[in-house]
Amino acid sequence: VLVAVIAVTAALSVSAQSQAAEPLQSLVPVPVSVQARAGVTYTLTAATKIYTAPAARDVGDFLAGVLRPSTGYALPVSDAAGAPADGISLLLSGAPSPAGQQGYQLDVAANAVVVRANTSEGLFAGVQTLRQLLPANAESATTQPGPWTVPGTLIVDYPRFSYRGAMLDVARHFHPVASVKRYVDQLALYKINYFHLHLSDDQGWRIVVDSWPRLATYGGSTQVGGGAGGYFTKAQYSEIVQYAAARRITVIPEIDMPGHTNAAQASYAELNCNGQAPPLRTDIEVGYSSLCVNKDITYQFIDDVVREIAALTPGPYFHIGGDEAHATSDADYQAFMNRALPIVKKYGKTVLGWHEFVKTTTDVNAIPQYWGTTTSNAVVQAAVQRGNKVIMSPANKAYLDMKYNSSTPLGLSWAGLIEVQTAYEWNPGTHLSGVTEAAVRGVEAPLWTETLVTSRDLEFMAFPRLSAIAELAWSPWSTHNWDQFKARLGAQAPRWTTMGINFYRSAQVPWD
Ligand code: TNX
Repeated sequence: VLVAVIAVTAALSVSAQSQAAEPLQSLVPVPVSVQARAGVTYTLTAATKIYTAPAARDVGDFLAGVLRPSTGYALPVSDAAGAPADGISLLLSGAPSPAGQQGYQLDVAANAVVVRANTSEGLFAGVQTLRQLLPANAESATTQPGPWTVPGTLIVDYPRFSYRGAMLDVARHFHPVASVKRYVDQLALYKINYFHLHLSDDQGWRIVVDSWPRLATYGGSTQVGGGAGGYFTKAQYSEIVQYAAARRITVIPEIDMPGHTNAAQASYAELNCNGQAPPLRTDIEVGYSSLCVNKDITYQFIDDVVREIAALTPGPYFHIGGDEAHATSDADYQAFMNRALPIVKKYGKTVLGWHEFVKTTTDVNAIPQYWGTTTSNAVVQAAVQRGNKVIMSPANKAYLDMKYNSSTPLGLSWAGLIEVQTAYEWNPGTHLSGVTEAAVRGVEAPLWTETLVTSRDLEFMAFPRLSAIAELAWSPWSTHNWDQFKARLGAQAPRWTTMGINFYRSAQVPWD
């Protein structure tokens, strides 16, 4: 018997207080539709098997990888032949039509769990929901007692926006591969599907470019505060790309230009108009550096860098930064973009940039990432009128590096203080005048790292606000409700504790 628990929002408010820990009412992001099967529970046992469509084998392996350590069960993964009667099946057939390219149906009955989707991305999203329906200690790295119950349900779910992003700045403070993977794991649980890596800035260049080797070896040799910095080898970058892809997350590399380039200019004198390399910088000033717009070598440099990084990047996007180019005149900024943007295209990538770059192009495929703090922006609005899509990252809502309140020990405050409710209470589809829901490509939460050194630091700023942004990007606006969200958010705490996530215990949230 199917009982409607959430006719999108309905019954949730009534029960949110009393049953915050009920898994069906604690999902983040909240699904489009959740029906409970009253009295039905599926229990994972030592005999449970995972069956997958052949093309989704690695999604089954991912699920087994999460559950084997905590349950201690073997959880063998094998190809689904037809529709197995028991176990957990991940199938690329029979999904209801609303599932689309990224959605799924999750059917939990007494003897079987069946996830159906049209793509392996959809199955991966369904697996994240299934994780959240299991007890929090299912996330443990060590064997736990169980029982491993999943409430009976029929969920049909799909995203509001097909782009749900998170950015990590590895330039201001370098974050090594293990930290990046840890963050990618955390993103996956909340159905983030794009990971934007800010790979270069004034204080550091963080990826090997074979044709310009000093970028990494010298330009990567320090960071904010003067520490040792670091960089990714090409193999390490590819390892991150593959790790993300296994979590159905697409990596977007960013090389910021024509400003935020001191590390490159310090590495190669010829990138400077005066032919002199400036010293490496470890402070957090912005807006003083600029590539030399009138030298041909500048564009040879960009060609080499974009070619080499694009070749390592299977995803469709390349981010060229373009922000805060205060040391570049408007005419030079235009001249620079006239030559830089075609290079990105030449190497087969669609260009993304911080929103101001879009004033330099009429290419409707260029995607501005709005990072301003106001609710109207002439440059972005004009681009939308031409047909461009926008990624929404308003700094006063979506910036994970802003302090929560004036006593937050980490973070900055130039865009304001962002408590959890502030991060949640805005509508990406109406936030900017002239930028309608249909013009929004998606939502992204940037994490700048001027003040963030360790994974614990990253987590403290990202959690719980990342979950708020993830819900804005995934769940239908009709479900948007702070009181209901905060109850579901509070129910994430035991899971985060089990996963070792160092989260901010906001007083706004009723933590379990
Ligand atoms: C502004 S947002 C920047 C970054 C800083 C950030 C700190 C943007 C496109 N540029 O260079 O790291 O503020 O919050």
